[in-house]
Amino acid sequence: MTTFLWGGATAANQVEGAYLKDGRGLSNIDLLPHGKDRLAIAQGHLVYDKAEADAFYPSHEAVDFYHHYKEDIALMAEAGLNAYRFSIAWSRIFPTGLETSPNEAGLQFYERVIDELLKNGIEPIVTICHFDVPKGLMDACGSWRSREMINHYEKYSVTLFERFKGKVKYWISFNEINMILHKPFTGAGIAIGPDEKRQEIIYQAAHYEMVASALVTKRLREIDPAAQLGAMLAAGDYYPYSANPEDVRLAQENNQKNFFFLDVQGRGAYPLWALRMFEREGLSLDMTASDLATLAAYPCDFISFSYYASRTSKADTRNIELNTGNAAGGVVNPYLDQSEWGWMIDPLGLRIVMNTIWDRYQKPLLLVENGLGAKDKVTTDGHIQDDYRIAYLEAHLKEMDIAMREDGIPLLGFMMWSFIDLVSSSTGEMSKRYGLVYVDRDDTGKGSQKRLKKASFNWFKEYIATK
Ligand code: BGP
Repeated sequence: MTTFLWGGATAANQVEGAYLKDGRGLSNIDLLPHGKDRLAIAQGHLVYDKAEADAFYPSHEAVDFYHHYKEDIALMAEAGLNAYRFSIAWSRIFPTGLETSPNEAGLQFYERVIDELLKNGIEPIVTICHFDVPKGLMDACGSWRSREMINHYEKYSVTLFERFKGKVKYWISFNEINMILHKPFTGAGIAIGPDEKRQEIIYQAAHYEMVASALVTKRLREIDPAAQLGAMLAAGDYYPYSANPEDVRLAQENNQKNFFFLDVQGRGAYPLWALRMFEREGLSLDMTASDLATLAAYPCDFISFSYYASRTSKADTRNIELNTGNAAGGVVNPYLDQSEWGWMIDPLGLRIVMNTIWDRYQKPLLLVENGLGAKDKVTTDGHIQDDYRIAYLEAHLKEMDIAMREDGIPLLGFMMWSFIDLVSSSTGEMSKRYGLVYVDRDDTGKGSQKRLKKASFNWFKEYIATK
């Protein structure tokens, strides 16, 4: 029997800082400002301002995991974690993406991290691409708009597989691949002009990403047959707001669009509704017979997913509160509470989505993100009593447990988001905190970077120990 993986998750750009250190190049995500224009730029509606790359963004320094990794891994070990999901910054390995040989200093940093984890009995789970693309590739070929990206991504992935062979057993090709539908700049480094065919650009980029993912699955099997590669989805079922067939149909369509990525990556073929939609909407996509053969031959080994919230679909939204907090849209579900940022809190939705994914694909699941963003308060004696986070985790873990024990769903592990406070992806700021560990750092870049254990740290440690 394999050991259940209990871990925490992070992403390079949200924890590491040191964004230009040791030869690291700029990436799309370094150019994403916090504040008022962030959403429009993330959605690809506003083109990023190159000059802005010199401004202060919290992510440029983040919580400086780059220099604190030993201390942070020691805290993981203290919490009893046996897994840690993190991402590699593409532009640390290939600063512009175009180099023919990798940046050794970048590889060495991740080697130190991986060795430190293994020394502490912690399994590294590596995301190859967590919302980052070297800026050099955006400039050279328009990022995932171009087929050339498949080769760049393959070169990058193979470099990682060869270097970390035998040390990393779980690889994830693209974080929340479906976010490209909602935030193409964040997800894939693509800004889309108002006169361009948005859907065509997005589905084309998604196609290239999925072919790249299948191709590197093939390469991983050749290089390190014991390792596995997973697809990764921002999951959460769309519920119909009512039994009105219009709402049911809309929810069905939204679910089809969301699971589209797992259909292709898990089953190895495009769903029929999508092919019909491309035709109907006049999307002309560069999709070769050899691409389709690659997708069919190399489906993902496991399915990883994040789960924060379910979504709710209503056809007629007049006089109905929209769920603006959620990137995936929809309306507010009157049966659920919301986080401070308008994310629906739905623990039972975790059991529901685990069943949905298992029923559709029958592949092992790995829950790689679940947690609560909140504004934590530190008392004068350095205590953080985050009972709301404990309540959130407890309720979700209970449903996860039922899905495993009663429904029999094979889940490889649970990675909470996040082990440590980090920069939020949607706000670009520190004040939306997720960690079991607090970091003294604010939105303006002030703070000592000191680490403090929150009440949730001790609770989680205790929870794991009893399981
Ligand atoms: C997911 C991302 C993470 C992370 C998390 C929380 O979408 O994969 O990178 O940030 O959501 O979101 P946020 O930071 O916006 O609250």
